[in-house]
Amino acid sequence: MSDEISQAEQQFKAGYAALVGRPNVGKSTLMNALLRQKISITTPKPQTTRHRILGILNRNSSQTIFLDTPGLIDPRYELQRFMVEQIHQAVADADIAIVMTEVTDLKIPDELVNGIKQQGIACLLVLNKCDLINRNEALPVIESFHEKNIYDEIIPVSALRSEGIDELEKTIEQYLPYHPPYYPPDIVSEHPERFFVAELIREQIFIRYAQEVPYSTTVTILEFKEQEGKKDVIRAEIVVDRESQKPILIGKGGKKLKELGIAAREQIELFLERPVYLELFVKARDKWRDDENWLKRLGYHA
Ligand SMILES: Nc1nc2c(ncn2[C@@H]2O[C@H](COP(=O)(O)OP(=O)(O)OP(=O)(O)O)[C@@H](O)[C@H]2O)c(=O)[nH]1
Ligand SMILES: [Mg+2]
Repeated sequence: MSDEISQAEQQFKAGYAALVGRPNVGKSTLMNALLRQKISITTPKPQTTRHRILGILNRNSSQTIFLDTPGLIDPRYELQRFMVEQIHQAVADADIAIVMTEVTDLKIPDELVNGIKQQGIACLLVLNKCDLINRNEALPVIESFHEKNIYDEIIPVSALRSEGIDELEKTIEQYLPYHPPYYPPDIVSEHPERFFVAELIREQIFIRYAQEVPYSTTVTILEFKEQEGKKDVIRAEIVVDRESQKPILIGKGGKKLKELGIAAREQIELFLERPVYLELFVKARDKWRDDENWLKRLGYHA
């Protein structure tokens, strides 16, 4: 190996950056903006993300592995306890914590920030949704955080409009440790395709249904069959946590489920870049959200 190559290798930076904050602040939107592609589902409803979702940003001289996490809440049932655990695991794995808040609603979970500071890793604050205010309104907010002296950097962005993303990326790179890449340069995530397919169906449920339905629903893939020269066949089960929710999901004469299937299929085809045949089934699993065994069987395990 020539000296030149080994020097380039020595100067390579790689590390894990956990995106954390309250629900709905735009963590998943920001990860997608940083990766320049949609990896994590985003909806206007809080508590959309349930798992720690890994997205890899490859650059010539660095690799950042982002960990998108669920929003921090006080857990009330087993699924939410799993979600909170995902946040703590992401922070424990991280070299950099990116704490996110909305610039118009500065709620930051103190306990989370204290944990990050105790861990001694870099702690960046991202003020998101800056498109909702004037530029000069952001300055006093940034200034007040500087005075508190908690965060290593304070970065205003609009994840939705991809504004401030290049600056954020450069800042993150500065804080990455020197380390060889953890993943090969051509992969963006490590979850299997069927995980993303289930997430895209769940995203449409969050968008299309009100009140408790999205929160009491999960999606599992029963079959994912790739066929040479023919459309892939995907059969997915939508699990609700009581029988009475089935008719709400299905709608009169199956209309709502059919619309859901069409919308989800469009998103899945965009993601997979190939046509698919999608079949949806609805099943009630009594109180699955509070049942450790069901949670494990439905994919909510470490
Ligand atoms: N105006 C504006 N809206 C944004 C911005 N970033 C995200 N949003 C919106 O905020 C909502 C929540 O975005 P998500 O990315 O799902 O938020 P999250 O923090 O991942 O939410 P959870 O997974 O529920 O914790 C969506 O409707 C987004 O379109 C932004 O920069 N500006
Ligand atoms: Mg999210």
